[in-house]
Amino acid sequence: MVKQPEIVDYSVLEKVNFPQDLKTLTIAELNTLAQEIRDLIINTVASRGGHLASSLGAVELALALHFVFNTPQDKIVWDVGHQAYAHKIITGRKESFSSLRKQGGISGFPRREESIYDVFNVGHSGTSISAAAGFAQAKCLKGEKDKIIAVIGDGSMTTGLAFEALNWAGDSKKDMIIVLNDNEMSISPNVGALSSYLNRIMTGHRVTKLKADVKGFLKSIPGIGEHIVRLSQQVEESLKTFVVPGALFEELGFTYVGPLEGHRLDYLIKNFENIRDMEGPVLAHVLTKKGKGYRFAEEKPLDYHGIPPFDVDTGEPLSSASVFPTYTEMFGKTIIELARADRRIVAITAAMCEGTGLEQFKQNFPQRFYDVGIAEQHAVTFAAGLAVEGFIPVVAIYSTFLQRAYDQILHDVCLQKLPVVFAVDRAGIVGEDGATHQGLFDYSYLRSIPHMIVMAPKDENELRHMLKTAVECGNPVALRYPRGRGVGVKLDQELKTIKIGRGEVLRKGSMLAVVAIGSTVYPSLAAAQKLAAQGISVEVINARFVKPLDSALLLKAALSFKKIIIVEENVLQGGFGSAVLEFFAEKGVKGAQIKRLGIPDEFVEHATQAQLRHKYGLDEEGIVRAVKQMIK
Ligand SMILES: Cc1ncc(C[n+]2csc(CCOP(=O)(O)OP(=O)(O)O)c2C)c(N)n1
Repeated sequence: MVKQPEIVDYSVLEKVNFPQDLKTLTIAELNTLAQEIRDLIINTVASRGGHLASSLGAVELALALHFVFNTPQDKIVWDVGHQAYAHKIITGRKESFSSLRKQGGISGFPRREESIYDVFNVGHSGTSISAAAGFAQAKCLKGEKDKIIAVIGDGSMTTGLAFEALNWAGDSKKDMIIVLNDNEMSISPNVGALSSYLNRIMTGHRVTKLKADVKGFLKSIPGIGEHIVRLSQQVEESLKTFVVPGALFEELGFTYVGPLEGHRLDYLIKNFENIRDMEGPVLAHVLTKKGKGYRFAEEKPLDYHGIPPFDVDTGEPLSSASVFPTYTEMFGKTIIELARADRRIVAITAAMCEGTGLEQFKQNFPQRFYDVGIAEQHAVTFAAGLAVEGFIPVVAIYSTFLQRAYDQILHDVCLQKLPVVFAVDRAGIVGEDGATHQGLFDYSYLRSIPHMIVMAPKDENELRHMLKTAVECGNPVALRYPRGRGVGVKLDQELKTIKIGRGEVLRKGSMLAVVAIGSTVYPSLAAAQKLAAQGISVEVINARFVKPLDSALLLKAALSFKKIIIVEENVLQGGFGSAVLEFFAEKGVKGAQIKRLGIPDEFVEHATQAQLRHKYGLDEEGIVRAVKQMIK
């Protein structure tokens, strides 16, 4: 039972600041500590938002690993890092945990800048085994004996990168330990052949446990019990071979240990002590429950994977002020509308069905929906194959995760000019998830590829028309839209196509032009309105396309205005503003003063979207300031 913050008893946690403090505790105290840490995590996430279910599932794992191993000399590499809150709490960040994901506070993911116990920066799935292999190799070169432990979830284990790393690690025979944290869930239930394999191991484990229970019961029956047990020996042998646990990993060169129950500290500690003394690559298969210890999260781990602030007692998210649909929801609705009219449209997600708004599509068109697991590269090349066969695949992936599929976009889609639509969600500033999750590079990495069309809607209504345009244009297209709610505009009755490469003038002005795209259009309009009241007349152009640019519109603006401001939520290097500058240089445009607003050459840390837009001058106030400076 979760208690309210004011009555929470943290009597054991009070004594623990660093891993060495664990080593003086009894198992009973460690169990109490696990409960106290859970309370702290639940209460903190309830007020700050964050990754709840995964972290609750990994509390005993974090405690047992830090208890047994000599961290930070022994290195624990967390995969993704969204499950590492307990690790943070017992490695010197108990007090600062209340600042989780706040601007200037601690990050939601392990960060080397934050603690020596965070040995590798993470946020994207599947990196831990490769990084751990690198650490193991380095130890070998340096002649050091410290232990290297990668902790990876069953979802992340399905990434191509994890397989590449297993392939290397199993063969290299380096001392390293992989802890497979298996809760049968990715964000939604895990998918794929590996997941089925792990499931069979677990089923086998349950069968073995059941056998032991039944045997115990039979033996207790006076007279006949022993006899029945002897008769059942044969059956038992065949049951044993029902599953050879971990054979796959053994074949790859690992010593397989497991499956281990992941919420029994005494048992986990004993097993990790044995594993610590083993040589070569070891895979410890640990079974955990996502959401462990918080009823709502255990019942609905998907809803509590990443969650905004919520009420601890009811589990309900605290109400959001806006009732406008999100861009994701609008995408989800529109793709269904389009798919009804065109049977060639299929949808692909890389383990983010809910996050990308495809649940309804999945319900409506189960045969035309594919969750490929955390496999962005495969998702894109799989789409290319479908496109060659005449289908129109819509691949919905967050901007930050699409980075992983760059070569597939270039080599498998664009080189063959295949009509694959990339629904690039969470593009721009995403907020509290921080540097690993900001979607600030896609204009730059997509617009440089031949044949690619890149567009961004100013609002949720335009998103609908752009999606129709994208599926009908017969080209590789990236449609990028931000995290969060739309601006609440009226939705047109009918979907219509937009002319490729055509922007629009939204507001006429005489002194200066602001050329905006995507989420920066409305703040630019608001800025223009504010400036008009001060006698400053600003024209606002919605560019719509990063590629191809609306050359006529841009040339006209360059001729009519001596001053132009370009606004984008993307890095300045190679982004939309760069594209316009390149175009002006090519056309020999002279004498225009041009200022670009966007993200400078740095990674953007965690804070709310509003705080970050403010910090980088991409909100109304920043645009007003930039205009005033330019006309001064
Ligand atoms: C490359 C990449 N794609 C997608 C994601 C989004 N994501 C974050 S956690 C997660 C599920 C991870 O599942 P698992 O490794 O089993 O960890 P669990 O949450 O179950 O503990 C996904 C898909 C990501 N972080 N990185």
